Amino acid sequence: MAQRRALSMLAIATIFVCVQASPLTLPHSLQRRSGSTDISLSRTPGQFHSSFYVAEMTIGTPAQKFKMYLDTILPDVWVFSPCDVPGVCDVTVPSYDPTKSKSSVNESLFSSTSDVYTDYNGWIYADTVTLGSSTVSSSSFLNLDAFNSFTPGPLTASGSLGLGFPPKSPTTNESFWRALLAEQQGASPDLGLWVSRPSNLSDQGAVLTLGGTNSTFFTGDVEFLDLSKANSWALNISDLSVQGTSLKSKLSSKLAVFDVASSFIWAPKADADAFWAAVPGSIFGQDLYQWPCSTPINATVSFGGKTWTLTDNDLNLGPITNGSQQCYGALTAWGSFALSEYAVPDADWVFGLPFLRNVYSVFRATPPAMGFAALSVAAGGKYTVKHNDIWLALLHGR
Ligand SMILES: *[C@@H]1O[C@H](CO)[C@@H](O)[C@H](O)[C@H]1NC(C)=O
Ligand SMILES: *[C@@H]1O[C@H](CO)[C@@H](O)[C@H](O)[C@H]1NC(C)=O
Ligand SMILES: *[C@@H]1O[C@H](CO)[C@@H](O)[C@H](O)[C@H]1NC(C)=O
Ligand SMILES: *[C@@H]1O[C@H](CO)[C@@H](O)[C@H](O)[C@H]1NC(C)=O
Ligand SMILES: *[C@@H]1O[C@H](CO)[C@@H](O)[C@H](O)[C@H]1NC(C)=O
Ligand SMILES: *[C@@H]1O[C@H](CO)[C@@H](O)[C@H](O)[C@H]1NC(C)=O
Ligand SMILES: CC(=O)N[C@H]1CO[C@H](CO)[C@@H](O)[C@@H]1O
Repeated sequence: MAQRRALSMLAIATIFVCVQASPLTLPHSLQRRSGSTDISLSRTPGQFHSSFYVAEMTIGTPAQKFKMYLDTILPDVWVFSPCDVPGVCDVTVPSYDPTKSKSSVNESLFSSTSDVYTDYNGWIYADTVTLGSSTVSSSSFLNLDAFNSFTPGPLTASGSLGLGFPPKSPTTNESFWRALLAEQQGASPDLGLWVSRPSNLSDQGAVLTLGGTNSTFFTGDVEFLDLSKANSWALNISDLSVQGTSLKSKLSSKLAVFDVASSFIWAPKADADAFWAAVPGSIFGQDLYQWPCSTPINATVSFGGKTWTLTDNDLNLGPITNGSQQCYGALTAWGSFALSEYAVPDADWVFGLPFLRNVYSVFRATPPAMGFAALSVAAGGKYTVKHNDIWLALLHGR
């Protein structure tokens, strides 16, 4: 059902931005030696402040090219199949055509028995799948029927690069991202992720590091924590504070997952109420919480011992109407918002982009763990007196 959210949110994303070519120019042998590879993703902004981070991938022989959005909840690579009822299921993005690939293998029909993909049908194929300079030669993925999954409106991606866990997956083979990590010889079992803050002057998208981290984007150590729930990028909140008051003892649930395809922080209603009750002048209205735009929000969260700031700008979805002094908050409650992204939540809390833009994130395959580190100045972190931060900022002309 997370699938349904992904498609409907894609359909309302209205602005199309081309994928930047990967800046990586090292020859193959050097990439292998360094052990990790950076993939640049561009942002496709949409309504309601939705943002998707899109990577270019190819499938098949010869290669068919797709823009695929990054998802840390769904486990699979999925891509639309060609429309078989023109005028009814036309999609505005390229679709995967197995008949045009010499290396495609039809593995099975796929029908929506899985609780993750309810309402969607299609096929499971295995084919050559490439991301950046890394290739998995026989990777299973979902080829979803555009007729069944069609939602009106322009789409901004052909499918998704899922970084979730295989047990939720209807494909039988090991998921693409795990196979990819296995192929990165000499690399660590980590995926590093930096998600920039969008700004109309310099939208830098995101950088996914396969097989390690990129120290350009963070400073200090990565705090790794064992996952709090099997087969989910889930951690327990150890503290959450707003305006200097800890909500730790008041939280109805502490289990949180991290979703790079969500523009919100979702919380149980009682916990969202407790959060906003601490912000002077806030009210709940028109599906979301709102508060006086000029009131600063000082919120912090921790999952282990380190404390991360939720920058109030990231929590601000903008004025409720043009020119209003009231702003919508990006921390909201399950069921309160008509365009709820999840039919069945994977955890009680979901930390989307309003949190992920404040940290450098590391997803570790084995043993499964998640880590966060403080952003470097160059990556949008706060000013610190560390010398190499200043050096990096100068290096990047900022
Ligand atoms: C793929 O194989 C299944 C049987 O496993 C078959 O029913 C289906 O029609 C095939 N799909 C295509 C597109 O040929
Ligand atoms: C950037 O956005 C701000 C606020 O939305 C606006 O005032 C400004 O004119 C924009 N600048 C450019 C160059 O578009
Ligand atoms: C880390 O990212 C920076 C900025 O994108 C890039 O210049 C550098 O080559 C990357 N480092 C590695 C080891 O990939
Ligand atoms: C913000 O909250 C933190 C933790 O609750 C507190 O230590 C800090 O002093 C507060 N900062 C401001 C500017 O209120
Ligand atoms: C995490 O939180 C959940 C739900 O609040 C709780 O059931 C579980 O025991 C916690 N796990 C750990 C490792 O603290
Ligand atoms: C708000 O302003 C934008 C552009 O400045 C405009 O496109 C939009 O229609 C306005 N909305 C309302 C409700 O006036
Ligand atoms: C690694 C792995 O499990 N590969 C399997 C992928 O799926 C095909 C078809 O079901 C199998 O033949 C492979 O062994």
